[in-house]
Amino acid sequence: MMKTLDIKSNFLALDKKYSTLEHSAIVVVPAPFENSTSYGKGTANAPKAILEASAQVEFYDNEMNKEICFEKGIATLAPLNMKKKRAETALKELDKIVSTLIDQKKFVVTLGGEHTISIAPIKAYHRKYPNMSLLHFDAHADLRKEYQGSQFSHASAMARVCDFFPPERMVQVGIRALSKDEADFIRSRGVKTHYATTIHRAPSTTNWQENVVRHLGEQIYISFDVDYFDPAMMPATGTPEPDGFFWNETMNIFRAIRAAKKRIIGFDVVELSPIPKMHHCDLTVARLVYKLINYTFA
Ligand SMILES: [Mn+2]
Repeated sequence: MMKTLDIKSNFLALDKKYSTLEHSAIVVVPAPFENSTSYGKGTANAPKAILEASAQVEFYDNEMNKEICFEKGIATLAPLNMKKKRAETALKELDKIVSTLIDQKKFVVTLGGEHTISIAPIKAYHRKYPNMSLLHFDAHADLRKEYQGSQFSHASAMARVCDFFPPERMVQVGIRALSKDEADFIRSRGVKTHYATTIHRAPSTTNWQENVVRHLGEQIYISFDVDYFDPAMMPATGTPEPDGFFWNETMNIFRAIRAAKKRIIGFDVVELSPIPKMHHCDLTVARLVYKLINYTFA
């Protein structure tokens, strides 16, 4: 039996009527896993901060002219207990929960935690949707074979995904910090990496968002590391990198996905490290989550 949060702490502060597991199409799964963060710490605090900030997000989305939360219902599970757990154990537990929810035809939103945690929902979704594409937002390629002695480091998340997922169906956006080995892997295995340097040096008439969407199949799982954003708008992350991306140009990717009639099947948002009193970062992530739900369901 999965426990859900109520209006006092669930996503969007939704009344019971719109947030029971039974009657919700969307389920938010808080997964506060933090084990290998190498620079700034604090990703374990992210799910709680995102849920708290979400109480400030409007139910109504003016772009969609809808209150999608009331039409579809959004349930929020009680945060998983991941403290001091080994990565393999935490991943196995989360995989089981996500699989169960997918079997119940739910759309699953996983809130990290460090990027390692994305491996579980990606694996669960890939079993159900073997032809899916993976759209990976990040400043980092996360393709290191191992990092600081761990195969399950946040810097190796996508390398572990490539152990079971075809690299040529991985589409990366925003990458601007990686090792030579990772760049070699991208070239030799055919990962579709859209580097920040390439996007930002292209002529202003280039619709780079459409180029990203062209690389995607019909079913899209999204793994979103918030350090993809520019540190000016998202300083609250473990490893902020310059030359990042801003809000509207990012929304244009999701708008292009809708225009191409491709479908988002689930997503995770990871690597927020909340900074006390810097609320805009938490609110930005809460808004990102609700925007993605809107672009998928409205
Ligand atoms: Mn990253």
